[in-house]
Amino acid sequence: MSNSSYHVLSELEIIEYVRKIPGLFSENAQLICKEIGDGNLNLVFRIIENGSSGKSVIIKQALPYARVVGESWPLTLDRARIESEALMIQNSICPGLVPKVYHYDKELALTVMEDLSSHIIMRKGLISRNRYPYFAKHIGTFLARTLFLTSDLALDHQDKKQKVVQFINPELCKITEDLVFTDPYYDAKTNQFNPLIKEVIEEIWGHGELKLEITKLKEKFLTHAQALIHGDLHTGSIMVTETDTKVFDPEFSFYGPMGFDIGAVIANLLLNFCSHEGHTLDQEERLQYQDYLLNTVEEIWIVFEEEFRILWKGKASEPYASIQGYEDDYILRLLQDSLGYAGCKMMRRVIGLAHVSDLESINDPKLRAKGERLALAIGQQLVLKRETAQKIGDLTSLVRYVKNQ
Ligand code: SR1
Ligand code: MG
Repeated sequence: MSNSSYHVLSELEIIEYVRKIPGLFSENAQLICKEIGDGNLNLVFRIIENGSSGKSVIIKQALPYARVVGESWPLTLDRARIESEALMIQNSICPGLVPKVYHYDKELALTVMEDLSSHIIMRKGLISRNRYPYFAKHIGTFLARTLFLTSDLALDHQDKKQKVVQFINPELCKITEDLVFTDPYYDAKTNQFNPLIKEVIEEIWGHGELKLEITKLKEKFLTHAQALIHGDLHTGSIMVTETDTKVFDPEFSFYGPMGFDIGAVIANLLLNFCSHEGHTLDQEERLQYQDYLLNTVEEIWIVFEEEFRILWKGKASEPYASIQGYEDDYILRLLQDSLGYAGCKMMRRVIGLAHVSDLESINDPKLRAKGERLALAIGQQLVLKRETAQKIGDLTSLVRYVKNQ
């Protein structure tokens, strides 16, 4: 099975392939396969057993190029290895919060994993203004555990360096370096934006202080091998039910700054917050849902910090972890980094390539512009004011202040 050389599998080949994996389906099972991927990079197949067993799995196959652009944008297949190895580490650190991996095939660059068909993509849930009462607890725990336990705080420094090598991911990092930290801040060809907000974007392109701060955040992304981060933790990489949360799609994983993951979650909740300015709904309902989103942001940080401090007490192996003031200083720097990365990630989704459906689903460009302007205003302030934040309430107060301007 794993000696075949790479080619893109058809739905029929996928069925034949999955049949041969021991322990998944019975020999004579009638299998139905459908390609269901709607992401930017890969093919995703769902294979369901016809009948009453209800068994199903997902196969994700990497294409040798970025699906969203086509063959003119070649992309390493090694991202499938990164993804499956990251998922296995996350499974051992956070069982139940990521899909199970059943099989990985290096040659075909594919991973067979748990089907989460009873869950929905969180971004879709938020667009429908659903509420997820356990999400903050789940994602705060996921962030604290994956980030702390893969860092120099918990690992032997030699083992950690081996992991840095294992997860070297230059091509996927380059996508982030370009699309998050570089292209949105000048008149790049990759940018795509609503012409109605061009004047705000031109102000950003000419804003020297902002660009300096973004450059500092980019430098940290390039150089700060702090923990094994997910690397693309937006609400399209999270599946939810009312009571369950699963984080998937860690193909952008590498050793990078912890705040990049925390900031990604916050940014995507805030992008959803901004989108409700443009969706047609009752004012009271809008305010209540926006409050829910800001409360969720606060709760995520509170859970994260609590869990991180518990791990620091119980699992830190770094001898200097007990130096007076180090823990508080470390966590404050994480908070400030998270604000900065959240800001960058909000702006890239409005100015750059690859937007978010929270905003894109607003058909009227004038109404969409309302949400987009707010996202750019909040994004800028998060970057510029990040080092004034001392507690999570400073972030949510800043968002409220900018919104009420
Ligand atoms: C060409 S890939 C565009 C974006 O999709 C992924 O989800 C990442 O966010 C990337 O920046
Ligand atoms: Mg993805």
